Amino acid sequence: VPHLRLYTYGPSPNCLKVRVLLAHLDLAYEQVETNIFGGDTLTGAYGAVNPARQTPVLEVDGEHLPQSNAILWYLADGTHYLPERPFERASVVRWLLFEQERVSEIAALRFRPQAGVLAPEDPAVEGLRSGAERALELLERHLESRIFLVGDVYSIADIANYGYVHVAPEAGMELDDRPAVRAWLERVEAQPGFVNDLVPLPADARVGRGLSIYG
Ligand SMILES: N[C@@H](CCC(=O)N[C@@H](CS)C(=O)NCC(=O)O)C(=O)O
Repeated sequence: VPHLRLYTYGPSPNCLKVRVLLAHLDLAYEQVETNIFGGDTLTGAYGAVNPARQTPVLEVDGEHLPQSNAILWYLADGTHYLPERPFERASVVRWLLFEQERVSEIAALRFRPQAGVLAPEDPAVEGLRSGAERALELLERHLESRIFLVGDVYSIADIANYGYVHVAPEAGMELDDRPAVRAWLERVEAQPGFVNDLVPLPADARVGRGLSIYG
């Protein structure tokens, strides 16, 4: 069994995605709590872990793998959290890319105005909001006739998208008129071994208040 170490930040849904899968798989791993507003990602040592200075990073016997969805793929391969059929594997990639391209607008909307990266009245906030609403609408349409994103089987496609979709209300996007998305979130949370240990964003998660790649 490889030795697993996860560089993780409690309030980050990107990190939560990996913690959820590790909990499902019941894998032993060492957590290195990495405070991205405490300067932990700005050290020389962290630059060797991930030159992009982001979390999460999975260390596998001394090798470093950044990017939450690459980590999900690595851990899920060979388990029932990643299907075997080529078409379904490709469909999982589709939803992992959708998450990074589209759902990440929810991430930006949750974080940037409150962190002072964007002023709340900045027109970019409206752009993010309409992008995030379109992503939620696409998910709603897809899930109207399905129980999970790919092949009606729970997979890392669901785990990846859960991360930021479940915090949409924190970004000011209520899910009241998205019944299929809400039912899917509940199905994800009901999976065996599911744990959501997301920590609320602390007050130092602000530009100028803490030390991070945002300044
Ligand atoms: N595409 C990357 C994004 C990673 C990312 O944005 N991580 C954030 C936390 S959610 C981070 O570490 N930011 C570093 C900083 O703010 O200094 C992934 O999915 O892992």
